[in-house]
Amino acid sequence: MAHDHDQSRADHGAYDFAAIQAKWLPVWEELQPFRAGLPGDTKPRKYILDMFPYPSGDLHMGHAEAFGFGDIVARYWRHQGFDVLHPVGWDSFGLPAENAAIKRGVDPRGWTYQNIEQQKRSFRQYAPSFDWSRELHTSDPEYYRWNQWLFLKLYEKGIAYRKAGMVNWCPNDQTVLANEQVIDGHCERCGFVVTKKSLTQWYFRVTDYADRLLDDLNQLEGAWPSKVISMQRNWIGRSSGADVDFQIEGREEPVTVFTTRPDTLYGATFMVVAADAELAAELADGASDEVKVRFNDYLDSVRAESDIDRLSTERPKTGVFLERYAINPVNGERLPIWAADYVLADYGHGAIMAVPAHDQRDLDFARTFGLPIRVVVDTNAPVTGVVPVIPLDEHGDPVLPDDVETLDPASTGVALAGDGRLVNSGPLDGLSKTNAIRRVIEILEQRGLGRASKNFRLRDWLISRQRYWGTPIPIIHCAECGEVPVPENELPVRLPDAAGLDLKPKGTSPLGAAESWVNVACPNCGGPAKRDSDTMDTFVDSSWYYLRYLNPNDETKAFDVAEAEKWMPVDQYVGGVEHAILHLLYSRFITKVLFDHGYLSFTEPFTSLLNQGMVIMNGAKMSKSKGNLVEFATELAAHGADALRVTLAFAGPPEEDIDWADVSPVGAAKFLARAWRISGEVASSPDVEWKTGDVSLRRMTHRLLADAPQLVEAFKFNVVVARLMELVNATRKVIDSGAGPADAAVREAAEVTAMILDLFAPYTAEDMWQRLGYEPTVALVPWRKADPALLVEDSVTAIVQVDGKVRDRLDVSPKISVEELETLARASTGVARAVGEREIVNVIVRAPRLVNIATRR
Ligand code: ANZ
Ligand code: ZN
Repeated sequence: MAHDHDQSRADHGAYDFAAIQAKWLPVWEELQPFRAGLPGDTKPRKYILDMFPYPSGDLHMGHAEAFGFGDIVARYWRHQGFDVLHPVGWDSFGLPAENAAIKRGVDPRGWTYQNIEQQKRSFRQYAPSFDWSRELHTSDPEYYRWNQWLFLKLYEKGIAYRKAGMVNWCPNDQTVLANEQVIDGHCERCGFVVTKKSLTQWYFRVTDYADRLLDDLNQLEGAWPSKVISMQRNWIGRSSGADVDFQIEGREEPVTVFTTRPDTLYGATFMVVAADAELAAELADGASDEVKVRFNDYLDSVRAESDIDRLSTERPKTGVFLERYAINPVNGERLPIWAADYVLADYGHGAIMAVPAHDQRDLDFARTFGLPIRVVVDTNAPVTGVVPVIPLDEHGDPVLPDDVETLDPASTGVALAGDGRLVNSGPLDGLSKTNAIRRVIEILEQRGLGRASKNFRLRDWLISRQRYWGTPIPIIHCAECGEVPVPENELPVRLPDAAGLDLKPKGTSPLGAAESWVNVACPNCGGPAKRDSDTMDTFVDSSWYYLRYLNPNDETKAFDVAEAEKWMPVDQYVGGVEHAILHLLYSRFITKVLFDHGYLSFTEPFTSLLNQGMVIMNGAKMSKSKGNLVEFATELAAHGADALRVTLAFAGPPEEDIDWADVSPVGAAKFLARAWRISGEVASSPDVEWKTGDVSLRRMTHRLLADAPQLVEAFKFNVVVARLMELVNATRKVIDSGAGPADAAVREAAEVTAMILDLFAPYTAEDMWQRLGYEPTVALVPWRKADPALLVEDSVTAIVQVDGKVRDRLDVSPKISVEELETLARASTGVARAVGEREIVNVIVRAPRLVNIATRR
């Protein structure tokens, strides 16, 4: 017992995270301190959102990190006196559920909701400050009915439409993919090589919003990671230039080409049509039989190629001359027309004017097939200033200095892509590139042969999928009436039961086989009709879920306009950089659509974005197969939620990867135990006289109160944790010496530690708060104001000399101004005594350390 007694003053028992978790979890569930938007709450608002999880199994370390960081921000704003909306839900439709169901012969619904339950249990332990009353699942009919509503709104406005076309097709998943889901020619989900297939599919007209999606990125500058902004910019990919119309011999209609370099129009020496464009087949049709055969063989080989291959500059150029000619609208030249693979059918107009001297791919092609090459931009000529006189040799050819590139792409094989002055170009001669572009567009517009134009890399969003576990598309196909929208009051169109359906991928939707589901009466004419059997891309579900959180249980509307006015846009969005393009682009698009139709008053959904890094292990991405998988459940059981959260926050800047091999949850737990122990030792009562006690500890406490807000708002969570550690150590020193645990500064430091620790370690903080004599919950304690008097910097000593002798030493701020220091020095009694009646003739001030006063003797 004696041994125990020795320790009792310091310990009051040992820090036991499991006991603390078990103690506070039920209290919080009872108190529900994180309900947002309660009636009568007049506090200012913040909407803190984490990208909602996909229920693929239990939570993993990536979730622990992302949700841990989001929770720091949410808790911080609550302490700052805000009504914080911090919701959670599940992105619970999608392929993995279906694939798991097929593999294990279970129902995708059962699999999904079981995983949600599992993640929910883990979340409760981990204790992010969610408003659980707003929980939603996108696979609930109560949610997806509003997906269908959204679809119908877009359909009404012509933004949702159906068309036939070549689409990306994953032969493994047997479904179409959006362009965004094809990564380097492979399926984003399974890694299979993506092929093309001609199918009739549903699209959202995101290209109508391309300009705004691009331009509005400017307003996110500084608030979103610059990497994400530039990825979005590149994905949208706007290029400006001109459309130029070329007459074709033997064809009524002209062919239009898109070019970013209309200034090079006089350098066009042939035309290239995408081999798989309709135009190529039509032109080949008018050629000889031999060409027809050659063209058809070529087309077969092109169809098997991916876009990546086709655009590669490394591959040898291939093509077929179609024995047809286009007429250059500015000089009447006859240009041979070729079909080739390096021109894409679905970009611009699927045909180009080839300018081999100035475009590398055209040059490679011209050199392969012996086509003419004509320089029209002298890239050696300076664009500004005086054109230099170039000396000529005895043949009258220019003599170029050695370091000037030669203007002969035909022999160098290098196209002249740079700026320069126009040559061989009639009315454009002598102009710089920019001016020539302007001039030639003027000329083309005047003659009705072309016009300024722009093109986007962005394509319309293909949203239909031939899979079961998704939102049914609310359209009925009637032989008489065509596409008929399901009347709004008949929503939701519920998914039929999976039992009895063959979910295996086979190229058509499994829903098509659900006879009693698919066959319906046409809402228009009553005749026999069929439901659309495709389901929506799950990115539709996640493109507006942040609005559904505002009134998740409302059965009368998708979202509440007044609530959106109150809470939106989201103040802080937290999630992985893997969503830098798709999810963010689609959410931005839907927000703009809803803005246009009067539902929203803002055009960007997410004001600020934080992308956390990855949690890796031994330098590599974690995976079961590599054997370096760190399981969330295991870590949680071993170290507890708080130590896990502190470890993640302390590991470094949140944007950077965290190598679990380099961090120490054990060290984090030790820090928490140290902080917790102090709260049990504080010997003063809560009503102790403030503003007393150890000054240097008080200074540290108040400096942290003053600095932490900027640090948290700049996502420097690791610095805040380091400062907390420093404060805990300093508190321990004061307890162990001098005034000891009764010192008022110790209580103050311990209370502030608990309040700020709530951001990182809510269980420990709550327990400390109680040990300090307060009621739960520490999460709602207002941020203490730092005392400005305690924030002044430490002073330095300024030496004051009179005629070379030290006469005084002054304690001054290190930032004191020259004038202030001189005034202080002149007022010093030591100086006054030394100067006496003499006249001061010179004062030299070296702030903050030295003042030298000279007198007339
Ligand atoms: C003549 C020219 C001369 C061109 C020159 C470039 C340089 P971005 O920037 O990607 O928009 N092009 C147009 N449509 C195409 C298609 N369907 N497939 C492949 N290439 C296509 O590129 C636009 C340029 O790419 C256009 O400008 C066109 O070539 C080519 F010195 O026209 B250019
Ligand atoms: Zn009908």
